[in-house]
Amino acid sequence: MPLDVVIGTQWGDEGKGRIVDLLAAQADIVARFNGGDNAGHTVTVGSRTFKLHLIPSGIIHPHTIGVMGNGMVINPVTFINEVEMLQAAGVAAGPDRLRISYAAHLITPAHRALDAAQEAARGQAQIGTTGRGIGPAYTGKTSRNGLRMEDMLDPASFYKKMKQHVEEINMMLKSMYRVDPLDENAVAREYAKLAVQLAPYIADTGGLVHQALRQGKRVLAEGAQGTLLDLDHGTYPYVTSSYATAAGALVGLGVGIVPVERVIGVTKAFQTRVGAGPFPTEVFGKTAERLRGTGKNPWDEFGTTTGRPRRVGWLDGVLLRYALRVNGVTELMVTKMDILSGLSNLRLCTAYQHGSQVVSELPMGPANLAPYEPIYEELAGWEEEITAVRRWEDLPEAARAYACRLSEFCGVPVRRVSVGPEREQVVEVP
Ligand code: 2SA
Ligand code: GDP
Ligand code: MG
Repeated sequence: MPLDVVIGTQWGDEGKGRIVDLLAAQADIVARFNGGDNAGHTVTVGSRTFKLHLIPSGIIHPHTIGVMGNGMVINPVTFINEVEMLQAAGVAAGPDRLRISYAAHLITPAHRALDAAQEAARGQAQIGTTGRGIGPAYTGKTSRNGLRMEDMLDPASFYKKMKQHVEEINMMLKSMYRVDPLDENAVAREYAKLAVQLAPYIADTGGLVHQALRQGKRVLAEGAQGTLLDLDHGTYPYVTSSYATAAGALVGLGVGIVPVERVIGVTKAFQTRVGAGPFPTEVFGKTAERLRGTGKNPWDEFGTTTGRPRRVGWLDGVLLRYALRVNGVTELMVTKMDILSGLSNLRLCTAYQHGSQVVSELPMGPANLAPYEPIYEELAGWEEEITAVRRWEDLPEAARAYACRLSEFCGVPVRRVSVGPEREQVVEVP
């Protein structure tokens, strides 16, 4: 009963989409379990690039079934747009191969308006959310006030629930944030129409996954965001509102622990973050421009969903080791090794300095990283372009040494490194 879980070990954008695309070749079901259309997962196949926000990246392989689990929050407008985008590109995305959990929660325009109002009210303390209504939708869920996908199956009561939901959030918008309210009738009407479009996709996905696992089929769970954005285990409060760690896959799909075979951690060869919050190994100036790129290449470090420039820095081994621990990662995939070509010296943060103390583990998790200064190990860089390399022995010695040092430092094997965004631009590590 094999369930493999793909997890981002940093602040998201590690290249999970492209790794899921690789692994989905062997999967029967590909399943998202957390977050919503705040995610942006990029898959490049030949000349085609797909940017997926809601639908699992593995759907691009025609043999797979896509599942959107109960741990997700679904914006129906984004969903329909994404289905249409896929269909236009020749990827079937009908209800026969794509199912949304009846227990997933809905994101509405009221959630988005509230997200924007709350961010504006935070002033200097902004989280830098994607503005997709994620926080308010999960708040509605945990306060037992949310709207679930199954509500869409009963049109009459759904219309009323939607209206009431918008009215409630309107009160907050007006009285707490002094923001113009939404037209509850217009929103309820729009969502009633969307309900008709989404109804055929709504299913008992937990049951579906369970049955597939019992039949010995392979299920691949695709994490969104990353460990350091996890609600409990991330850099709180600069986190998202869902469980981006491996345990989130079980809760967010409705399966037990036993089927889990591999927990695959994806890490970029350097560190990035989009949004506010602590980032000990952040760099600026020329090195930052080099790591981020200018935005000319599709893989440059700009938000897939919002286009925001990502903050960049050296790989933080302390945070990586922490991420491997909280997820129980069994193997690592290292992406974007090609971006390091041409940097004469590389740095890996192996510990933090805190006053006169050196710490290699976080005594209280990653929420308060402000007091720490990174301590770096210097590693040799390489000049060669590596985007055409496909065999481990053809990588420059320094690139192999970098991957090996990561394995050794983390105590988890690096199984593959990627050297470009395309499906084939991958090197197996022996
Ligand atoms: P939210 O919108 O409530 O989830 O924002 C809370 C924090 O989570 C961060 N976050 C992300 N960080 C990296 N990548 C994400 N997806 C997009 C991408 C982001 C984009 O693939 O590039 O396009 O800007 C993502 N989603 C949420 C967010 O920046 C906040 O720090
Ligand atoms: P995700 O959210 O973890 O799926 O990552 P994103 O798709 O947001 O960002 C990763 C970006 O890097 C995308 O543009 C990918 O196409 C690109 N990418 C992934 N792996 C590699 C790689 O090995 N080299 C290069 N140059 N780009 C890569
Ligand atoms: Mg992304």
